[in-house]
Amino acid sequence: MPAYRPPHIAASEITPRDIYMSRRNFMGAAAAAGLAFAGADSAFAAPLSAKPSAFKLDETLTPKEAVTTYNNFYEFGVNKDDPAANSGDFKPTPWSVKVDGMVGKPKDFGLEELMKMNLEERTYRMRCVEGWSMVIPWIGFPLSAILDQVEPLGSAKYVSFETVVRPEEMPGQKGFFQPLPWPYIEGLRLDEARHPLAILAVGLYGETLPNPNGAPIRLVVPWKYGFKSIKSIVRISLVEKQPETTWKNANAREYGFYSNVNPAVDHPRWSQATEQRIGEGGFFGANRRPTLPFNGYADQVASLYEGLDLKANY
Ligand SMILES: Nc1nc2c(c(=O)[nH]1)N[C@H]1C(S)=C(S)[C@@H](COP(=O)(O)O)O[C@H]1N2
Ligand SMILES: [Mo]
Repeated sequence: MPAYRPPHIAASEITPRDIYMSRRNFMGAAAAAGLAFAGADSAFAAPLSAKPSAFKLDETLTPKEAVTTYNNFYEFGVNKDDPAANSGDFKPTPWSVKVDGMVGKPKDFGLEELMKMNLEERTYRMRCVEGWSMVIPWIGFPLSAILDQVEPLGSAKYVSFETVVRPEEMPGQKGFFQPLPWPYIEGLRLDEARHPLAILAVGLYGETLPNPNGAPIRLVVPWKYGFKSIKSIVRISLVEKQPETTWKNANAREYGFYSNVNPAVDHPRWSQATEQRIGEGGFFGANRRPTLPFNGYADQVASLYEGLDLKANY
């Protein structure tokens, strides 16, 4: 492995808008030079093949280095680079996902079985509620595939999801400052969960899921803000009533149950009309692109919400 020294950049040359991207460039260069990088490529990352799918986009993919080092995963810390820096001790194997609640056939799915589902590569646009977006080639399978196996009862109207709690492996879950109550929980209406766009992802960029992205299995719901796409799932329950969700519990005025990407409904503290595509850089604001209703998936999902007031149900 050749020794690599990052180029020296005088602090005086760095403007605030450059700080984030220059760090990304450094990390990309470091990765290209083969430098060990805690978390960015987890010890468990392995090639993963999947059949191509019709879910493609005519948009530039967000570089893998950015996808795996610019993350929200508060179990590992609240800063964007914390998950890559602090997830090296997290062990995504062995793993299983309990699927229970109002179902005819509750079942624990072992990771081996989940990895043998009909895996597809699907490139999705992802939009964080904070105003940034990425384009990510996920590998996964429709959530409906496992819902079908457990046979939801007629009384089941919602699906709730739970992230693992492992303070010994997740530094954000121990210590004095804990930003959220654990476990991280999320939920969908059953019809949303059964929508063909909703997937459980087990990989990205042709490899098993890196720890910062929610190894070994996470939800991906591309028409909703990123926080709905819960990571490192250990339990999925079919329930009758709308489940509690982490961000609504934390601040119901700012984060609702639906959380559909909607440029016409602003967050109380900022506009949602535009977004910064990670990797495109540029001057503050200059490179922002318009945010699309339902994150560009309106043709496929708008019918789920016919008759629903999307301003009241944000
Ligand atoms: N368990 C858990 N899941 C989580 C989060 C989290 O903090 N904990 N952050 C969410 C947010 S805000 C976003 S934008 C996405 C980011 O996914 P990515 O890092 O793979 O892009 O994960 C979501 N899932
Ligand atoms: Mo987010």
